[in-house]
Amino acid sequence: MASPRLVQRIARWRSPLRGPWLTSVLGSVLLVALPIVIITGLLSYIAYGPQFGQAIPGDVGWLKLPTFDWPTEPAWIYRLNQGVHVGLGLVLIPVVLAKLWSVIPRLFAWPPARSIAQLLERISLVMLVGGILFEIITGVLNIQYDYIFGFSFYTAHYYGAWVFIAGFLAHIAIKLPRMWAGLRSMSMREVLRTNRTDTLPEPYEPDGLVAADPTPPTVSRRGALALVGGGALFIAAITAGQTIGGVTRKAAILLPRGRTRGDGPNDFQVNRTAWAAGIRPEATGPQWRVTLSGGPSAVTLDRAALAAMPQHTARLPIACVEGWSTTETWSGVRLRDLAELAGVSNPASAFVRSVERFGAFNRATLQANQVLHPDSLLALGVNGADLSPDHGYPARIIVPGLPGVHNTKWVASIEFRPA
Ligand SMILES: Nc1nc2c(c(=O)[nH]1)N[C@H]1C(S)=C(S)[C@@H](COP(=O)(O)O)O[C@H]1N2
Ligand SMILES: [Mo]
Repeated sequence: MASPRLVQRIARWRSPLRGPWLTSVLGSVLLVALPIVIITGLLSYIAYGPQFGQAIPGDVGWLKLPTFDWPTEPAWIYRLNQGVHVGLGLVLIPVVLAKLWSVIPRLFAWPPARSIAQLLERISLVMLVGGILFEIITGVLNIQYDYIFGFSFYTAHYYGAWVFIAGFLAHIAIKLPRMWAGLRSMSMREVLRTNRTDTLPEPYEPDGLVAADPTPPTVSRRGALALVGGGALFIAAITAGQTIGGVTRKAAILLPRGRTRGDGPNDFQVNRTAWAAGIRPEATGPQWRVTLSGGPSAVTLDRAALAAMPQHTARLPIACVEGWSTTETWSGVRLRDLAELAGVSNPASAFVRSVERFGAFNRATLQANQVLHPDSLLALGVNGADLSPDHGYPARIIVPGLPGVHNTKWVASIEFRPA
């Protein structure tokens, strides 16, 4: 183990930029932005439907969130929520790293605590720093589909979030006055006008952030802020396209979901191909039927019977928890018409199953408002063509505002549960 003396010798943290002002500026950005990432993250958990036991992790004990029926309007609500959660989370990475760099002498302060109060503060710091790094690493690995860890991403990211939230709240309570004083210690306007040679260290205080023997500046404070801001903008530029679409899609090089797509009208991201999901062609060929149950007797329809029912068209997004989204024009039979046909005109929920045999994405429970919305469909086509096998042929669910994962492909049955 590195002794503190050794740590000191390797890195003496002599940058003249380090000080309460810089730390406070970076901290104030995170103070505003991180609560947005936290809230959209928790909302995403609620959108998954914990009331049906289908949010992951399912049993969270006393960390249970209040649940409510996730809205179906506006249709892009989950797209916005997840775009912001993943997008803002990625964009803040350079700011978080800069903030950690700015306080690094304090992270290695020795002895670790001189009093009980200081010990508690340092425990909250471990939760804060460890928590945010853990959330960043698990989040980024998840959207890049690298499930290298031996535990569930969802479970880890959920509990990691609570560790981070606790550390974050404690940190705000402890540091807010100091952040305020730090912000007021220099004028941002002055700093933005100061070049490298005129950049001076902040006033030295023992046990503070400012180096006792700072080196001459190699970059101005405005240069350092521009570097962090530029890093954030660069990440924004290479990720925003995954949900904004259009020409920006080409710039979305962090977007793994662009790799498998369809042809013609079905040319948009495929989450999991029919082949990867183990869908046998026989299961979705002429033999395919959909079973509607929950009423007095089950109703079984083939694709021709579905196509003979009144068709409805709606422009709706698929918005994945991973942040990417795409809006397409879907057509098919309204779910509420199918509920009616099944003999359940007032369903409390609907349980959808796929012909897909394995995996966690082969079923979903829909809330009443999601079944009854006039744009909620068992879709047969997209953009004027039949669904492709990869997009869920013969029929898939598409519901406004629904997390992408619950838009079940290759539907085999729907059980309408009466109120
Ligand atoms: N049966 C089944 N349905 C599924 C999935 C799946 O793996 N199997 N993936 C889900 C996920 S996570 C998303 S984001 C959407 C993506 O739809 P798409 O592949 O048509 O773009 O389908 C959902 N429906
Ligand atoms: Mo997804």
